[in-house]
Amino acid sequence: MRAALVVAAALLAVPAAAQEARQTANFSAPVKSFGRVSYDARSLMIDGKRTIIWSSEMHAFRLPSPDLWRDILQKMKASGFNTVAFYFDWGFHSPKQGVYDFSGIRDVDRLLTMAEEEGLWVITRAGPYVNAELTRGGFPGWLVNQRGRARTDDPEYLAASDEWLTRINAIIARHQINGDGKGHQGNVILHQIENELALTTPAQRRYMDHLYAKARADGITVPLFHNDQGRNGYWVPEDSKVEKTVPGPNDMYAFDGYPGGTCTVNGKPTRGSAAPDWGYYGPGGAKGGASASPNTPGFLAEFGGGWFDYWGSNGGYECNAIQRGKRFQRVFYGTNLANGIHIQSFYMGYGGTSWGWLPAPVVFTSYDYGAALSETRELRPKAEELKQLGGLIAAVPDLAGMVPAGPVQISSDKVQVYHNKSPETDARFLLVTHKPSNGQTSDRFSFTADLPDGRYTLPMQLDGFDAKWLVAGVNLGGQRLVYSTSELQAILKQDGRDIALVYGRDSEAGETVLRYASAPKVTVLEGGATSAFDAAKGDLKLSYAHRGLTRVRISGGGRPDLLLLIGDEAAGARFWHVGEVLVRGPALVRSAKIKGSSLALTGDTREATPLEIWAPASVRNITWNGVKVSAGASLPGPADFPLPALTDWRVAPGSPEANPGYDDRDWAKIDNRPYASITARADGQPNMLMDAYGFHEGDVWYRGRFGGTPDAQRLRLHYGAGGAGLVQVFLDGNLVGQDEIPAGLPRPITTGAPSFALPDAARAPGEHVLSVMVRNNGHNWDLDADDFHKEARGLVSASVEPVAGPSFSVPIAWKIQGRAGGEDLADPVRGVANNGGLDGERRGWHLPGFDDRGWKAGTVPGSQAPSGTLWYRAGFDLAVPKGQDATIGLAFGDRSKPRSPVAYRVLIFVNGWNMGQFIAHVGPQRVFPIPEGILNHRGRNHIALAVTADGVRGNALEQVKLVTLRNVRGGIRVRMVAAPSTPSELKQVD
Ligand code: IPT
Repeated sequence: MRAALVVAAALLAVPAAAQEARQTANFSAPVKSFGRVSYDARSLMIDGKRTIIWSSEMHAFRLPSPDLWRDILQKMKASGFNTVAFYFDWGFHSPKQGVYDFSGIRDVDRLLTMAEEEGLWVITRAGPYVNAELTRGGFPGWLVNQRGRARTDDPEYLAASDEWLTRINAIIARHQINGDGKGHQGNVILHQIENELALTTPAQRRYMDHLYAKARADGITVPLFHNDQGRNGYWVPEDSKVEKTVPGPNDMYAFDGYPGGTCTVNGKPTRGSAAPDWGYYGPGGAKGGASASPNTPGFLAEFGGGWFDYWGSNGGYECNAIQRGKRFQRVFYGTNLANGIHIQSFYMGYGGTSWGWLPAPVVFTSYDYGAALSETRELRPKAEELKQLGGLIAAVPDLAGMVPAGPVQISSDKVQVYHNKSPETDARFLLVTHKPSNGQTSDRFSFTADLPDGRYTLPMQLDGFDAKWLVAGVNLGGQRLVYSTSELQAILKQDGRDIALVYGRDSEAGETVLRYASAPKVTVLEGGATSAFDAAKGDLKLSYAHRGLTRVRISGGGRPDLLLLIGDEAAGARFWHVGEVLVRGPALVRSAKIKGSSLALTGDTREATPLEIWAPASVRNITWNGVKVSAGASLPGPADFPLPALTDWRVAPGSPEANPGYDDRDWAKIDNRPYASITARADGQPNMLMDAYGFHEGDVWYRGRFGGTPDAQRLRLHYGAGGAGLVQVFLDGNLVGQDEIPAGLPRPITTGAPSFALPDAARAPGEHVLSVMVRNNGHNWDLDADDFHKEARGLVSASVEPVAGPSFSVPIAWKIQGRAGGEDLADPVRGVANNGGLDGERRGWHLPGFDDRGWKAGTVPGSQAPSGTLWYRAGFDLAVPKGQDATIGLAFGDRSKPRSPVAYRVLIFVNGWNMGQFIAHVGPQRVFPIPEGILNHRGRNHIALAVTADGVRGNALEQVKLVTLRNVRGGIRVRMVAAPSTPSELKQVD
């Protein structure tokens, strides 16, 4: 009561910056139509209906178990999204120029069909360049051998990228909302050509023109756009005519943004900056985001849904999930919405795993990203908040295309209110947040606004960093919502009555005002609420505290009956609005299908859960995951299950190339083939780069012969190996030394130039063999369009020389070997990313069916490893209970620390799939989730570990354990991904 008085006394007219809209968007811009998709300056329209595009991103290539794509799509949909954005990775599909594969884990057509089946619109982003923390930013390995500058109109590059575009565009075209011309209509609504091309010379303009024309020639008819790296006004549509912008051929202008702070090294989120006004309320002009292109709607092709993490960090993903998590989403995504950004896609919605050799040097294996769906496919708490926000967007279609509505009066200068309206229905959206929006004070205040149903003063509370998304003056089913200080999550109509679900922060007071012709009857069914009817206005005001779940039935008053459910935030989060039904309880509801009198629900439980359902009266029978249940039943949770210990290890040495007698007869000779790298090398050197010989991924070996001489005193190397890359040098079978590229920087160092003192043996007469292994931890991306992806990998140069005296180097005859077949894959099923050139990989030691009976028994943890690579293999059985979905991972050493005290590296093969790399002393990743389908949850599995160390005592494999990272009852059916099991099933390529 006292608080309310204070608020009333302090009611001043405070002009908030947010209220002074600068409408630089051209609201009279004509509608442009591209078949079923059209837009004007305010929003996208689908079949003529204004629609907010609420999207998040996933990368199918980061989840090599296609059945699970559907799991992610269902979880995205259940989290309130109506759209999903997909990048496609050119390099993932093309091991060799002219060779493309769209089968199995690369079946893009199947992915797009699934998105259709799950009822999500799709934004396709097909490159040719995508960035995405992928090796080469998605360019294929073979492209680094091109001399023509990438991302220009160089004919050699255009011919290459057209190969890809012809194929991927054809698949996308079939799935467009505008139809494939053969009667099938898909869900693709928008298509991106190129990614963050921040160089804008004429060569890039001609390239962009080419990409636009190519997409159209390939039958893509939906609007085309490019995502600007920031609000730079690059590649805006020609008719924008805004000063200092760069016009391009695109239909729409989109940009990316990751504002709002970072995580500190101690894993604490910073809230150092406020949500930017990148539209209606911003400064406008060339840098005005939406207004850099005044005729097209505000469009964020990527907005921070997390962030990536790098080799040598302290492990940032959990922090990223909080930094860009609950509250951030309300404040930042809400500010975007208020600013007219009516197309927003969050990067990432599910990050997944950069398995095998997918990662760029800037990231390690896990691409969890701190996204709403974790790498283990868990819905993080922030997904539940997204569900509530997406619920509002779905409940109030008037939100699409809203424009600023004018200032409101606020009683506190610590608060601002963005006030928007629908020009068509006058419905209002009010975003209430701190001023600036990263303010973290606790405030009780009120604001007064002229709303469609009159002038009202709303008592409010903001506790810490937060925003409220309010609507007012809207028709909800048969009801008229004058305003509510609670947030709306769902509205549905059943048997002539309306059900509305609103929620608010735990224990906070709330009020909801509804309009009636005469006093309705109010019955509080559960919890506490009071009501008062103002006969003059026809306003029914309900007052309550958000505590658990309050249920109020309102009938009469000239409107259909209303069941008003008022939850605290946690209670609201337990609701799922799917189609015609509302379900309360489970951890996830995937689908709700009504057929006659039967309702079939599918979903997940994390524990025994009471089930409550609001369904049409016609529903008589209910099933949950196929089993008959009664309304009000309790659903069982998952059972625990044991995991086997990994005990039965076998070992074999894996660096035979180091032995002087090794037979390298079939290896390619290093020669003077054309050099396309941006890395400078000394004149007259041969071309030693691994890529020049068709070896783009993983490990490559060099062997060099020279005659012993007193001049052979040291070996100087120049090499490229990506983030935390490695080179090991052996002379006549003995390790001379190794060099590791230092990690620990977000923009890593990727090349090295070590020098090794050669032992006496090198100076003894006769032939000597240098064996050098380079582990390539990814090619650089090409973010700045400067051919950075063509930085050298493998050896650039190697010289054996005297320490002092005239510059002189001992002649060496070099040979090179890498992955079996090079660009001709021995295992096209697992594909480009799976293998490098370790001898064991070439022999299929990583495969589940490899016969290791001839190997020695080994023990893990080990204490002494030889220098070089040592292979470990173990088999085990899993028996995850039927009807349960779990994520099982492999954990190395002490999980409480980001790094081990001992130094070694492991390539992790699970049933033949390279599921990532563990670098013990670099970190931070120690736990590697393995998706079902790669892992057999109900049967036999094999793992193979290629452990590379320097031979120093203690630098050996630590404890390896299976761990359950997530376990629910539910899930979807996942089949094993069929792939070669024994070496004889590999293609004979060498
Ligand atoms: C932007 C890229 O478009 C995207 O591919 C990805 O790399 C993302 O960032 C970061 O994860 S690049 C932009 C932030 C400069």
